[in-house]
Amino acid sequence: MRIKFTLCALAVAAVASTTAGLAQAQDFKPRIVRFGFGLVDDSNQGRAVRMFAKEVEKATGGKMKVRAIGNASLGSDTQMQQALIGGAQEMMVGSTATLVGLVPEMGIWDTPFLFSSAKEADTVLDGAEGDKVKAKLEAKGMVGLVYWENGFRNLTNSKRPVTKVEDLNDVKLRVMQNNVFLDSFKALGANAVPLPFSELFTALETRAVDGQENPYNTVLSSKFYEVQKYLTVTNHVYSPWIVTVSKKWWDQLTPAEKKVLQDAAVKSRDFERQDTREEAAKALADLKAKGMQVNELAPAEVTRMRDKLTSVNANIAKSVGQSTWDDVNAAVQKARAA
Ligand code: TK8
Repeated sequence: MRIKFTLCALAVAAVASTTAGLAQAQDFKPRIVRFGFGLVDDSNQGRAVRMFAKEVEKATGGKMKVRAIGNASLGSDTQMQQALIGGAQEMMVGSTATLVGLVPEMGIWDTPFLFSSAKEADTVLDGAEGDKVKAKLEAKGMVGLVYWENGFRNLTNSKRPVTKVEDLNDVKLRVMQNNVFLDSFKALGANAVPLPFSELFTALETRAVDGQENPYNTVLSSKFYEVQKYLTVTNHVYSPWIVTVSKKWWDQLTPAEKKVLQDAAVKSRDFERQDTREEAAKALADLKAKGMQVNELAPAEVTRMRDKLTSVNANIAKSVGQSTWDDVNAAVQKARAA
């Protein structure tokens, strides 16, 4: 009796696993996914892309192979976007800021001091407002999967400690390539120079520019501390990254393949945010140990900086559209109150 039952259970299990195996073989074609990113391999970006790659390979029984290609080896953010649109590259992760030329609404995330905590950012980006902006990519030839954390941005430069807004007056400051960033740093009196991230280290090293702004994690992983002496804690804006897929390629995938990518993207998002936050919590001490001189701003100076930066809000609202501006700001208020 007992033996019979065991055999029967084994048979059921065997059938079930064969069926699952067959379904897999049909659902997943052998595919190579070139997944490009701008930071070095040993960075929060690199770690999360490799985690995503593992998840996808596991879920497809090794059929779909994700190649993690960092260091902007496939091009700058904007070059990779064009490759995705044309179908010459399958996936990338990069700053939402570099997508503003294609989807003006993406500029909303660059609003200075929009989010005051990571929790607010997660709630709004993963919620309806984040989805609405992300969905605009499809008409431009890309599919947005998830937002990752780049993080709160801080200022570094090689000229002097910035303790007040006026200290920025003759500082040539690299900014990301969109008008929100240009306007913001012009409003602060800096000489703002738009440049792709892939050219930034050399520009800092050769003093073509004096400074830049990025989260602590990036200052560390990109070794900006080698060419930047001063770091000012400004947290002037929270930057998201966004994981995107070529729509031309996406449209060829089976529903099962799309689901694997979407599920792995969500897992990689949760992993990436935690990894980034843990690294950021230690990074400032690491940067000091590397010889950077770090200063905070006096509360009165923070207020002055905020006041100057709010002058760009009207322009942001105009370029992203009043309804996007209103809806996102309302979502932030709601997240803040929660
Ligand atoms: C990396 C960039 C970077 C961003 C920038 O490709 O450009 O300063 O913060 O993370 O997307």
